[in-house]
Amino acid sequence: MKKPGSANSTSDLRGDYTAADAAFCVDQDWASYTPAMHDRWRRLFARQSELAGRYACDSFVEGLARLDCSEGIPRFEDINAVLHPATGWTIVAVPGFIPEDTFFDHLAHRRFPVTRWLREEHELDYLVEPDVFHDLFGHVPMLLQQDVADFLALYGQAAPRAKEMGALDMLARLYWYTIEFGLIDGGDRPKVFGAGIVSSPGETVFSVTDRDVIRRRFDPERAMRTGYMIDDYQKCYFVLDTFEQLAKGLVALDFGPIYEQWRDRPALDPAAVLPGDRTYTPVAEPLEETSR
Ligand code: HBI
Ligand code: FE
Repeated sequence: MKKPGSANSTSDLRGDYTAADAAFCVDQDWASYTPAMHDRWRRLFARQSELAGRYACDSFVEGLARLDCSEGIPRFEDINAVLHPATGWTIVAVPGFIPEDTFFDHLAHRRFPVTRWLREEHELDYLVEPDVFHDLFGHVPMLLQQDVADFLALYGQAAPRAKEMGALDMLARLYWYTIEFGLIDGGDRPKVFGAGIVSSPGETVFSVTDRDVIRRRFDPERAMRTGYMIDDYQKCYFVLDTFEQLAKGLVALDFGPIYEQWRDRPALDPAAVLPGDRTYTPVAEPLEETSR
C-alpha cells in the first residue's frame, strides 16, 4: 500500500485495485499524499476556481465555496460532513475507473465514486481518465445542488433497465451531455456546470466563448442520440434552461419507447444539424477573454 519516501508515489497508487472491496471502494489514505501533491492541487484549484468564477453557473460557484478544499487535497470525510446533510450524497474513494454496473449502483444509492489519486505534473492541462481533481472539484460542487443531486441518483436507478433493453450507450450519452459537459442558460450567456468542462482550463473558456461551436437547447432524446468526443473538445453542447429540467423533466419521461426507437441506430454526428434542433444563441455581449 503506502510507500513512504518513494520518489514516484502517485504512480504507486494510481489504479491500484488490490486493496479494493467488492464495491471497488478503497481507503482514501489521505496521509499518503505528499506535500508536492497538495501543492499541485492548490495550483490546479487556484487556476480552475478563478475560471469557474467567470464561466461557471452560480450553483457551481456556491457549491465550491461551501467545500473547504483550496488548501490541498481534502479529506473525503470533511467533504462528506458538508455534502451528506445537504443532499444525502456521500463520496467514496475508488482506485480509478470501476465497472459500469458498480458505478451505477453507487449513484443509485447516492454514493459518488471519487478517484483517490492525483494527476502528475505533466498532466495538469489534460487527462483522459478521471483523477481526484476531476472527480472532486468537478463533480462535488454540483452534488450540493438539489435537482442535480436527485437527477444523478435517478440516473443510477435507471441503468438496470437501460442495460436490459440494450440501451446503455444512450443513457451514457445523457450523462455525458449533462453531468460531464452540460451548460446552463445564464441569461445573457451560457454558463458551465459539467464536471468535464469545469475541470479543464481550455474547455471552460472554449465551451462558453467559442463563436462557432454548436450549442443546442437541452432535449433529452436528442442528447441520447448524439455521439461525443472523448479526446477533444466537444463539437456540441446542450444548454439547460433550469436544473429542474433534469430532476422533474426527466422523471416524467418514459425512456423505454425512446430506447426502442433509437437503440439500434448509429449515434448522430455531434456536429449534425437536424430539423427541430433548437439552437441556443446568447445575447452577443463581448465575453471576457482569458488572460492565459
Ligand atoms: N468509474 N471511477 C469511475 N468514474 C466514472 O466516471 C465512471 C466509472 N465507471 C463507468 C463509467 N464512469 C461510465 O459507465 C459512465 O460514464 C456512464
Ligand atoms: Fe466525471
